[in-house]
Amino acid sequence: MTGLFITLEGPEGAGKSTNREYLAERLRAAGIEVLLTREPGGTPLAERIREVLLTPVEEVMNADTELLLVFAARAQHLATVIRPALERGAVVLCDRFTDSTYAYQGAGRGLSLARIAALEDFVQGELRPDLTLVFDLPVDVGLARASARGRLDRFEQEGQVFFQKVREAFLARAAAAPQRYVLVDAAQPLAQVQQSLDALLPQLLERARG
Ligand code: T5A
Repeated sequence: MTGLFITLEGPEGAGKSTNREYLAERLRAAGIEVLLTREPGGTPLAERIREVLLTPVEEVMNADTELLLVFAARAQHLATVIRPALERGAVVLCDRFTDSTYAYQGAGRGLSLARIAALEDFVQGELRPDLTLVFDLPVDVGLARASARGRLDRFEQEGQVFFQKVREAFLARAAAAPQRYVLVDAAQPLAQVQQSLDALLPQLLERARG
């Protein structure tokens, strides 16, 4: 694979989607091919799985069902979108990936991390993101941003304790592998967040150009 696989992670409302667009514009302006995508989703079939995962319904979704649906969507996304883009040398900017599974299904739902790791190996083989930007902010700030948009999805209906565990899981993963993760203070005003991304650009361009 010759491309560069960058994931954007963090709790609800951290600004991943907003900043994904910003980074894509910057990279494209420098002549780099960028594929913008997201999880769960990123293909028509995987977007249907996303609907199942995010739509609140009366029947409580079993945590294992949730985990398997996340990886089912990921398998489709990898096979039809991410791997082909990396093979042709593009930069893939993906809004959430397997770090979210460790944070939400692992820390949030309390599922076994070893089981998640086994599914990660099964679905991804050796593929891991080259770089992960973790947008970090206090839970209440993120939830306030997310809820300002209106109706809450199935995950956003969880309580503070769940999201605190999610936040801590992202921070712990970033601290454990500083060569792969960059922590971004997402509680700052957007202009300042984007300044921190600008500071990363030279490094990203160098890596994207191989
Ligand atoms: N999930 C996902 C799992 O459980 N397991 C998995 O393996 C995966 C892949 C997906 C859900 O699925 C779960 C996690 C999620 O709950 P999602 O919609 O992709 O849902 O994720 P959300 O985090 O819910 O997406 P949000 O849109 O809420 O958050 P973003 O993308 O981080 O934030 P963004 O850019 O949309 O910004 C939110 C609002 O804040 C403003 C923006 O303008 C926007 O209005 N904003 C700022 N305001 C002030 N200052 C700043 N610095 C700001 N940055 C953005």
